[in-house]
Amino acid sequence: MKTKTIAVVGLGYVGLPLALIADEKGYDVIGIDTNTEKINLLLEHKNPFTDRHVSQLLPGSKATFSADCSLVEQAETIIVCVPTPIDHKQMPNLKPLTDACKCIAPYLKPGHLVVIESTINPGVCEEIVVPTLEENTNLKVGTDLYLAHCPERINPGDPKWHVGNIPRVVGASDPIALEKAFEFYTAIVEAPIKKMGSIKEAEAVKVVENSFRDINIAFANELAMSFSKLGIDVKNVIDGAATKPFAFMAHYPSRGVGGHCIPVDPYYLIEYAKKNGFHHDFLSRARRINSQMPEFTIQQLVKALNGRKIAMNGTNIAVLGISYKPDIDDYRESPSFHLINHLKELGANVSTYDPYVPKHSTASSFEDAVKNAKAVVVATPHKEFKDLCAQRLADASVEIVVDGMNALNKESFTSRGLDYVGVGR
Ligand code: SAJ
Repeated sequence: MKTKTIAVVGLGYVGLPLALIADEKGYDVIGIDTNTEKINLLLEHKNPFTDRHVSQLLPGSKATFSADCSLVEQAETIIVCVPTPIDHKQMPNLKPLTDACKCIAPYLKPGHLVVIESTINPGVCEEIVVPTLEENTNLKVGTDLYLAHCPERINPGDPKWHVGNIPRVVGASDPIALEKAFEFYTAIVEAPIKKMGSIKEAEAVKVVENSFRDINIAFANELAMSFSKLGIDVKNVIDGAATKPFAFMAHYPSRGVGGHCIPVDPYYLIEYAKKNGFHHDFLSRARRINSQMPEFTIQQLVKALNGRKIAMNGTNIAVLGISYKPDIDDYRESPSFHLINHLKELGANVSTYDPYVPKHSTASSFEDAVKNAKAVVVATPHKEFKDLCAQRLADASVEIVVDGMNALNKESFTSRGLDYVGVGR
């Protein structure tokens, strides 16, 4: 029997689009989140963040929203979409996931399908989720309860790919759970759903795809550091290599790797493999390269300041862009914070401005941020900054611009007498 009621636990960048697409496909949807402020916004059909797809679906949604976990007992399928961050020592933090499992456990009944969408390393479902559910219910996974893992693939801010059209993989604890999960995702996603051979394989797919991205970015970052010594423009070289129609996938250097996926997921695999006797030297090295890019970027700025006999200490520096990537309001693990902290450690007076992140902006506008600044670091090139007119900086007596994602027009600055500092160009 096709499940008609689903509950989505965790209404962030992953859970809310999922709840709304299921609602659109005809399911009765109960959205659950512990953040009552978010629930109140959703009850008024207000979008708690800038996701365009959510803004399209929310007004017509019939989903109900609540902070009450007990409502899961009204659903046949419960999907858990809570964060799986790392702590300050880059160790996986599964507390949000285990807390969510404990929250729903008292209300689980025989026949319930629980799907974990959160990004987790192989082994988490069988070694953490199963015991947590079984210890907090008198139910057994695989006989009373069905468990599946369908790793999320949301790409925040992507104008093309969204929860309704991104292919997915699914793995489960047993054939019945696999079939149930496969049926659900096939009903709501207009793209292929691939059944994996085990729940571990499904867990591995996500950490592998994001580690793939991290190591490729690290390759671009190492090239940037090398080519900055060789006087070669790394962006032009990567663009050149990208003309090869096969066996090359362009990734680009930048001021660092942020977000809740790419700089986080590799650590889940690294730590789990370490516990099982294998050291991921390559993944670890890629993480080290990417983690040093904020410092490398600031080193290039110091060189440019020295070239103008300007001391960093006491100099006004503006940092534009706090989000971890352009045109979104998510600033988790953003390299901008590392840039800002490093500049302050070197004695600079730092002003910050991001129209998407007023909470971490010291200035109220672009002009307010750059006035009296000797240098401007465009850490995250929101469209507002990409259209940045070099003349506005020249008029504001700015002498150096740092292009944290190699997104600006170099000549438009150099032709006005400003020093342009790219990342490897
Ligand atoms: N970055 C680089 N160089 C690149 C690409 C990204 O330095 O060539 C930096 C960005 O500035 C950002 C960080 O890496 O700080 C992450 O960027 P991202 O484009 O990977 O954005 P995310 O974190 O939103 O990644 C998501 C991921 N999606 C899921 O995990 C479901 C990732 O798997 C996707 O590959 C990625 O979107 C995407 O392709 O855009």
